[in-house]
Amino acid sequence: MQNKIVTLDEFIIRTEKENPKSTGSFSRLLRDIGIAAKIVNREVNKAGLVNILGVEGSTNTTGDAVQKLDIFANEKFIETLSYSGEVCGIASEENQDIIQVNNGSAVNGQYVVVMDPLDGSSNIDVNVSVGTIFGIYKRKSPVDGPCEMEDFLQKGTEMVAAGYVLYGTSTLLVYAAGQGVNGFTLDPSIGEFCLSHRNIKMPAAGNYYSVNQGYYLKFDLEMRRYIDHCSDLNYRLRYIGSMVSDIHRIMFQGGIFLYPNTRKYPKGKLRLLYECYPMAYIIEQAGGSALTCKLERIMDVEIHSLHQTSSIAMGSGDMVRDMKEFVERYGAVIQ
Ligand code: AHM
Ligand code: MG
Repeated sequence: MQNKIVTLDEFIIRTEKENPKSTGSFSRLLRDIGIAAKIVNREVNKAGLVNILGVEGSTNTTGDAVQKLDIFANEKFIETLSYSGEVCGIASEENQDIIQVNNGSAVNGQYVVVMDPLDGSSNIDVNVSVGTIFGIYKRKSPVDGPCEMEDFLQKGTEMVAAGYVLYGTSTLLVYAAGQGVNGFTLDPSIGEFCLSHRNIKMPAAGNYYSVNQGYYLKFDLEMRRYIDHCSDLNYRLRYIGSMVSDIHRIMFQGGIFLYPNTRKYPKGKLRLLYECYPMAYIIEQAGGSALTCKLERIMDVEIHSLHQTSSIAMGSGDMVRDMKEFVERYGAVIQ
């Protein structure tokens, strides 16, 4: 007998029913994120066919080249979330400032969303996987008014949900909201995300490491020693340059992902709010861990500005612990 397909919408409704206090607002928000992901997926898939590729010519707030599909994804997510009525504000990697959603009932929206609408954008032109990353916070400012900066400058530990969408050989939406991590694969024939990976638990160890080895000489000594150790153990190096894809691999096969501080990015390159917190939230709920390369738990790092960056080392628990030992040992040597 064929297993019954559980769609994302159905899964969300079922989970909501298990929580008697639920108002349905959060469920509607997740459903809307699913809709935006489908729209972006459609465009990512046909990007090779239409003239939507190429560098737009502008740069984003941290100085990276912005490509057309980034802008499209950003607009679609903002549009969908703005009309949801559940979100009073959005912060995106592609926008300098917060977006206050002012239409209709949105001022009563309980949530703010932080997102990187299309991560790994250097991969778009060459048809390699990209992803969307999102995190959801409850607002701190009073309802009935516009959202404030304080709603966004909340630590990872305050996040109520996070997820990513991987536009790869198939399209997957993975999200966590405090009760484990679940993955849904888009079935293009019915246009629905269907539950495909229930209660994901990542392996405690693995033999993959993921780092831009080209920057090796720009890393601190302790990080270089740890990378040498990975190589000595014959770990397999895999680096797609799209964080979502690199993390997705180690979620299932075990491994460690590193984006250390470099001379060019002394505080790290990846954005705390849009990339590090949400991915750390998911990794932790899947049983892994996430630290800065200075060994602070990512979720506990204080946030002072929207586009703040951080170094990061995350993945299988045992491997992050090994990395920590190397940093403690060799970091102490050079002090
Ligand atoms: P983006 O948000 O501009 O796409 O940058 C983030 C991406 C990550 O997905 C990836 O891990 C990293 O940048 C790759 O950077 P680099 O090319 O320096 O290795
Ligand atoms: Mg990004």
